[in-house]
Amino acid sequence: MSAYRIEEILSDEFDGKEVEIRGWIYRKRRTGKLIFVVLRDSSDIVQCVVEKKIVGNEKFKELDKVGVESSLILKGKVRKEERAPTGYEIHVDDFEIVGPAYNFPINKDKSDEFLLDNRHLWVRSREMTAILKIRDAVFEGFHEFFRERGYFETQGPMFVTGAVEGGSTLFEVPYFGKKAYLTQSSQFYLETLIFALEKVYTIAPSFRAEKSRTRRHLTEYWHAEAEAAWYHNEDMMKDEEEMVVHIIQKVLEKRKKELKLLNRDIEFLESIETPFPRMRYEKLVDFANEHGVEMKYGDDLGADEESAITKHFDSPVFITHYPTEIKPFYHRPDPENPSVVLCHDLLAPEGYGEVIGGGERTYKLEVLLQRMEEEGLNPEDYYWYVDLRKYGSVPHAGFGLGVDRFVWWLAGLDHIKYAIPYPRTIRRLKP
Ligand code: NSS
Repeated sequence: MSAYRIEEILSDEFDGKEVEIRGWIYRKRRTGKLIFVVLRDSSDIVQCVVEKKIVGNEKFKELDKVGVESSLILKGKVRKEERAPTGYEIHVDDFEIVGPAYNFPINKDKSDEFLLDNRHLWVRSREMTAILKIRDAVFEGFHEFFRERGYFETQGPMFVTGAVEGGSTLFEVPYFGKKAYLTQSSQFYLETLIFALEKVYTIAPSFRAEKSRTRRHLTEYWHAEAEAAWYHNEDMMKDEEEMVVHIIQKVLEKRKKELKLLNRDIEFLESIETPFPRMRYEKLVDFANEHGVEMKYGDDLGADEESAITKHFDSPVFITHYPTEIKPFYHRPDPENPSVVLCHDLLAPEGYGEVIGGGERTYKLEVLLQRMEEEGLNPEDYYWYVDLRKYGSVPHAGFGLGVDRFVWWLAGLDHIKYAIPYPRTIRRLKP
């Protein structure tokens, strides 16, 4: 008999049917000659009733001894049972203990640190499983969206020789007697590839030696980035907002059960639609001050400010036209007012804040060289990036979305460390 997934058998169609299932003991309780096992697999949980007189003394004792997280294969008959946790129950005829477990270290009252140290075991929890499934749907949504829009998937290197987002968050690694860094963003390589493929995307790790201990910073995170030739700032924002809504729809379609388990406000996610409001940076400064967040023109937003501001948003909002001096050299200054750049950040509502950074790139050689000089950068270090402006340059734009941040917001989590299977932060490198 081939095994069913638990989710499949939780239906009236299976009432009275003999099935085989495989999984791990989620809960177990004995009352006299009965053992109630709640078994979980990747799909769901189901209560299984094991009777001494059916399975025999020996096996009954064996099952009584093992603990939660033991793995089992069992056969039995499905019965509708409204009092059971998922509405059905299995009356077990026979079972096999495949891998016994004793004293599983995780129980209800463990500290956050303990759970992080035991992440390799904690990933089995229902909450983490729900988050991992939501994350999977997010990745699926990305790939689907980009491919439908004619973007080619591609890859840049992770070992690089220079910064994209400023030198202060670069991780240095020894590289056969030379210095290399872990990439902060694949953007510059994507820019080279648009000259072959026009529209490209990648989903890859990015690294930031962030000293900050906020709820939204990882040192290694997953970065979904896209770049398109002939695009201007507004063209890119249109693709992005449609992408965000597409992914939300995907998650709502496939993972409502998991969102409910996490107590996510589903109606709020359902209410999100395009177009997203656009607000210029200078208006954001006013908005912040009107809402009790002190900020002056030229300030960059920190995690706390963004959180306080976005509590007042009821949709993701694009902030555009940041002051040139607070953005990296590659942003295109607005030809009508070069003191601001043609860029955008997308801030998620509900106190979450920035999930996307993007914009139009400087494509004229003179302007790029001037911006590099202003920032004290040596064009020779970026010779290949500068070359793009010498050989058939075109207007182009792109963006980067922090996938973990996006999952953090979508799933309504407290901290970004819950959004990724194995978080890496300033203090955490294990497991
Ligand atoms: O620094 S960004 O704002 N922009 C870039 O890296 C551009 N080079 C992307 C591009 O245009 N191709 O980072 C983009 C996003 C940002 O909005 C966050 O969502 C996420 O990457 N991000 C992070 N997530 C988690 N942890 C950290 N430390 C982090 N830093 C950025």
